[in-house]
Amino acid sequence: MAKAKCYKCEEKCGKGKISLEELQKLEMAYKAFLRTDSKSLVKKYLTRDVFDRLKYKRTTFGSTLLDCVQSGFENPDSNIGIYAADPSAYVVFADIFNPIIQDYHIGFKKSDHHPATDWGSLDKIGNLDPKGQYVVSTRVRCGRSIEGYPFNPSLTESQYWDIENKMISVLNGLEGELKGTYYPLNGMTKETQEKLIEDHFLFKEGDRFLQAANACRYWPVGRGIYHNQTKTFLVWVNEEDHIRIISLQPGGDLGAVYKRFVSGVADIEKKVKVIKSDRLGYLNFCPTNLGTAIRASVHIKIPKLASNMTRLNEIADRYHLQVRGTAGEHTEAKGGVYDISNKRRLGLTEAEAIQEMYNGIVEIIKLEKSS
Ligand code: ADP
Ligand code: CIR
Repeated sequence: MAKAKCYKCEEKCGKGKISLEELQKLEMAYKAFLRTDSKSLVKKYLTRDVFDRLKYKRTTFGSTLLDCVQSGFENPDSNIGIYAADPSAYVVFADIFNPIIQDYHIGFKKSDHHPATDWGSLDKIGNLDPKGQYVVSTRVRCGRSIEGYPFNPSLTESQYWDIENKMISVLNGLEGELKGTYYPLNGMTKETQEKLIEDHFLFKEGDRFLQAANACRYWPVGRGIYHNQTKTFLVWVNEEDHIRIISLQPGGDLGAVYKRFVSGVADIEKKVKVIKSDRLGYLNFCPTNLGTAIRASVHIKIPKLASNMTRLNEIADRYHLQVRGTAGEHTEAKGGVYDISNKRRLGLTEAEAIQEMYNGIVEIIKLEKSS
């Protein structure tokens, strides 16, 4: 039987046209959101005109504009405020995603194309802090989504199990330094979970931005963490993205962290097909995680610069870096430890993203020394 066509929507999602009830809910939520003083990118770019153009649309998975923006609507303190409810949302709701992408990824225009993958020459990247005076630890991660599955808001409970089982078999095949064990969240003791979170290995639970985005349904079904014995190579399953691949170690040896990261990503991608778009590179749930989807960060102690956060943020902006708290986004710095990483992940190669972070951190350390 032919699928029903949405009202004013070209997509054949099978869920029928947007109902009056859905429209009213969306309209009320938008009006309430407009009354907030949110500084988020969704507030900046979701003008009445854009809203009116997008409010009738549905993606092939049946997602609506509200499925994408509800996290930002419910959390006016969001920085971005939008998630792609499924991969096709980046196309169907391009009128809101494109300006946000251009703003976050520093000038990536709607006519631009993300470059081909280029890891660069792995032996060229050095240690950010050879004397170990500033950098506590270094981490490189990326998000990846598995072909054939939507993102969190559209995943069924059995798809969460499917993705987890697929990843268990892929991860069990990793060898050498990457060899490790998968630990499902389902059944993990609270004590173990909390220790893993505190030590910065595991994702936190109850993120209100993800919860409002409908990204935590059936929790902890399908969620878990894989790590090697030394916890220098980790993979998160079914948190914000289908998978997050992470390389991490104490100190500032970005070269070693990046090399391990590249070999882990390559080994995983040999065994599982991930979602990639011609224009936007690797597709993930949050528009901040497109393109390379790489975030290379240090945990760093820079007490002099941190005594003036306005100046530190200005310096970070100059080098296209982003400052976060010790436990990640929307957290405070503990014990004077800041998380500083590359900001943009789209519109540049993997090698360029790492180089951008390297150059910026080296400059920040120089400025701290001379302050
Ligand atoms: P993500 O980096 O995966 O986007 P978060 O900002 O929430 O998400 O960070 C996830 C975890 O990784 C947090 O516990 C954070 O403290 C930890 N982390 C990030 N960078 C580093 C680093 N350089 N060293 C140690 N832990 C880190
Ligand atoms: C926000 O808009 O502030 C949150 N939704 C987080 C956005 C970026 N971070 C992320 O995806 N981890």
